Amino acid sequence: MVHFEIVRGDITRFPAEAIVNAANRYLEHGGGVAYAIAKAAVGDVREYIRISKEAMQEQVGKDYVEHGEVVVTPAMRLEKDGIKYVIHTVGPYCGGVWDGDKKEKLRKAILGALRKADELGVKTIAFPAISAGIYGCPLEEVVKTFKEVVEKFSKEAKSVEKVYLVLYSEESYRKALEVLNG
Ligand code: AR6
Repeated sequence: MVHFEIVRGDITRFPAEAIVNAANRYLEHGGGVAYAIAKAAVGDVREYIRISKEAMQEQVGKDYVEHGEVVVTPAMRLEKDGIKYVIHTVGPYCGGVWDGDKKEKLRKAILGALRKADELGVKTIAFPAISAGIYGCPLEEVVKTFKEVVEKFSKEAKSVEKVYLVLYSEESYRKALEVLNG
């Protein structure tokens, strides 16, 4: 059984073997958690974007990714906290609107990262609340979707044992806990 836990913190310093980035389809890490990861991993955000795009060409053979497709970059400076990989995945843009299509895209984004972590032989993986920031999806729905996808993934997981959903603010952390427990 895969253990799912909601924690409060900064994902760039969270000691999981893999952390996930809430990226856009071109891996242009311009803001939000993507910018924070780029800053923490390399310092120079443009250099991190270059590394990510090169990895995207090598791993998916395109200059963009679809929901469910993921790209892995090494953790670089994040290795000091035990992080080995950054898995870039792309959630849906909601702009406040939530429907079945958004949910399916988010499911794919989460599952793609979980499967990649399993393939990499990772035991612990930490996610930010994908799409719940700049992309404007309701946090409650994002948390519900995480819970469901991790449950489903539990049945196929080989190496992944723990999945953390890392919330940045106290308010979002409390809200997420309510969804999980309520
Ligand atoms: N640790 C954990 N969570 C964080 C951190 C952090 N250091 N920083 C922010 N968050 P967002 P999205 C939370 O906007 O909605 C970027 O420009 C944040 O509070 O980062 O998927 C990409 O390049 C929110 O709850 O991702 C894309 O263009 C959550 O992380 C676009 O934003 C996700 O917020 C993706 O938008």
